[in-house]
Amino acid sequence: EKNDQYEKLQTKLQQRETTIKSLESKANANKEALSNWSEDKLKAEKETLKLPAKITELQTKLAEALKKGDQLKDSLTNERDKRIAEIEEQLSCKEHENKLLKDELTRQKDRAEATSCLPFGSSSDIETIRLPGVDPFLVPCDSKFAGNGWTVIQRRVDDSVSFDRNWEEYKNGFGDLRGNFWLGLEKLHLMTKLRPHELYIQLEDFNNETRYARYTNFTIGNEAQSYELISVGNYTGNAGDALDSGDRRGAAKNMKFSTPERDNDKSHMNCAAFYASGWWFNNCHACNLNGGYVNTRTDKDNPNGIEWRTWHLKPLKFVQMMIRP
Ligand SMILES: [Ca+2]
Repeated sequence: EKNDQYEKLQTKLQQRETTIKSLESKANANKEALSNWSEDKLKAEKETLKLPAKITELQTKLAEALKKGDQLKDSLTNERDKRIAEIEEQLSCKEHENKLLKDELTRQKDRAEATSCLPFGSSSDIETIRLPGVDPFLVPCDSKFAGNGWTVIQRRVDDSVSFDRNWEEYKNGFGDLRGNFWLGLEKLHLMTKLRPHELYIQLEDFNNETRYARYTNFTIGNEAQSYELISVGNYTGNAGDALDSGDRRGAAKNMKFSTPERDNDKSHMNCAAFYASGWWFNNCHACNLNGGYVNTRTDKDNPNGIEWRTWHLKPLKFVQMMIRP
């Protein structure tokens, strides 16, 4: 019986040992698992600890990227604005060029269709003008005495051209457009019938004194009307109104043109023949710009010379008649 008891105890002991071993084994397993878990956790915690730094780093990088983006945007905007400004400037240059070209074309066209010196601006040269019914013809322009655009119709500078001429010559014109000349009554008629013209007369005597007379509404009739001085309007100037003066006997206004072989004056004599001239003679004249040229300096009155009697009766050294629409 004692053996039996011993065996039972032995068996229990063995059982306990087995249990203990099993428990030990479990404990070891748990310990290992616990150890593994701690390492992971620690690792995770370590990573967690690193996160804020990474976030800061990322934020910094993001901020830098954004800044660069802004800078890029700014620089692109600046570049674009600059480019736009450049293009706008180029455009404005082009527009200016276009305007200049257009103006030049208009000027050329006006000149090509000129009916007086007006479209030639400040020209004091000889230009071509065109009027209905006649071939284009040359006229001297003047911008020296009374502003731009005057067409010179008569000039006296010396005795190299005689003004003792017949009807056909006064009708068609004669002389040298750069010196002494008469443009011609037919042209005067065609020009002044197209549009109202001003008349400007520049005078200089042998004392180098100058005067001028200016009239509105200068109109010459046609040949059937004997190229009558149909009208001169208001007078301004400092030479006196010799074309339409108070002395009705000498006024050229409303007179027909006379030449030595065509006496259309109101005198019992032939004024044009007597004064060797062609003019709108009355009985006979208060002025005669086509009279004989007195080629010496003189203070003596001379009824046969180039005269403007509302100034004085002395011969004139220089005369220029010009008209402008
Ligand atoms: Ca007569």
